[in-house]
Amino acid sequence: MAQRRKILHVDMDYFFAQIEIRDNPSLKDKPVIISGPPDSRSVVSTCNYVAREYGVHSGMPAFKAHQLCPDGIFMHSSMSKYTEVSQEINKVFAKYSDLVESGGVDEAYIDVTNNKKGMTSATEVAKQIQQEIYIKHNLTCSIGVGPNKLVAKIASDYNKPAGITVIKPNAVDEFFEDLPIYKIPGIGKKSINKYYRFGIYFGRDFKKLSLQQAQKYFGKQGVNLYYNVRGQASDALIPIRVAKSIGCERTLEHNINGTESVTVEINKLINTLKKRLDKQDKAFKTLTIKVKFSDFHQITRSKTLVFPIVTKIDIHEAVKELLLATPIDRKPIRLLGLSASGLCHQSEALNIVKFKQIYFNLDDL
Ligand code: DCP
Ligand code: CA
Ligand code: CA
Repeated sequence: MAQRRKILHVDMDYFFAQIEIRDNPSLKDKPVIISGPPDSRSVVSTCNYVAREYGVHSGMPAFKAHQLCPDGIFMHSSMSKYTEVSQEINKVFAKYSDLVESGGVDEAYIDVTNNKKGMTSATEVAKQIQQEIYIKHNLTCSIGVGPNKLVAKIASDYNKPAGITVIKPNAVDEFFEDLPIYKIPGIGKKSINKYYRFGIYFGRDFKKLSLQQAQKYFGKQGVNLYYNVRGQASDALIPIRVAKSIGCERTLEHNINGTESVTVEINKLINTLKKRLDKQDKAFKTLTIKVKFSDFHQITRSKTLVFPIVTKIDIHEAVKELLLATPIDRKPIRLLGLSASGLCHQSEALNIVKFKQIYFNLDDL
């Protein structure tokens, strides 16, 4: 039998509002509502749990939120800030698995079956991820652990905020039996009434339908649900595209000649490359230099190292060696490029470098 998957669904708690409160802790115990002004036609994006006690929720008109919660702090959203946080959080996930599928700005599925830390307990991975996000970014999230995406997604909502809910494979049947149908993602306000009209309130009611009935009454959604309530979900993740190389190049203002001018330009490229690598938390093993001459003839030279490179000093060193093997003074040069491939995470690379020092006793040399 194929190996059972272990899927996490991580969902940030009151995401936009939590970020605003993190960045201005004096708001902590106040009802914080992210929306336009209450006298505008805007709607609430989200609010913290204090505001939720007044009945405020996402999608509610701002004026209504103000009626329910006159002392609410109404704040505009800062989308670029939230997207940046989202990218930072994705970096945490990437340390655990390459199989990460984004579910939106504040959530993701992570396949941790064969995770990068070699951990056997998915629950432990969930705990570590939750902790790491809290320590690094001072934000809480809730995590669902299950054998497929749907179960993990529903579970992440069970114990909010800062909760972890684990549904083991042998508990999936029971989980769906008792599951209120409105908890299933994709069943919105419109379709829910149709389910109710057929007397379907819980998973167990839906399970009584044959595949043909599920399809006839509820179309494609019904067919998906038919398999899902039986724990037979398609659970392959669609990973966030992982870059195979990171690079930069520059067409020079004037053609240049000679090692000295090339070194000046290459140093600028090294700075840009290092910034791009840092932004994605990457180290690399292969460095490629590209040279386009004034007659548009183009050459590339590559160098692959045994151990990954993390520091700028090491990049300079590798470039220096690469330049020695590149015929740069034959003709004037119009473009220079540098790219790094054979990428890995910087933490991974640092571990390997540590190993290198111990193994070869390089510190003693
Ligand atoms: N969002 C929005 N408009 C909506 C719903 C959500 O702009 N109608 C935004 C704001 C939320 C973010 O998306 O912070 C994530 O949405 P969630 O549904 O995950 O809700 P929250 O993270 O705010 O709260 P919860 O703690 O319930 O997950
Ligand atoms: Ca959320
Ligand atoms: Ca969400």
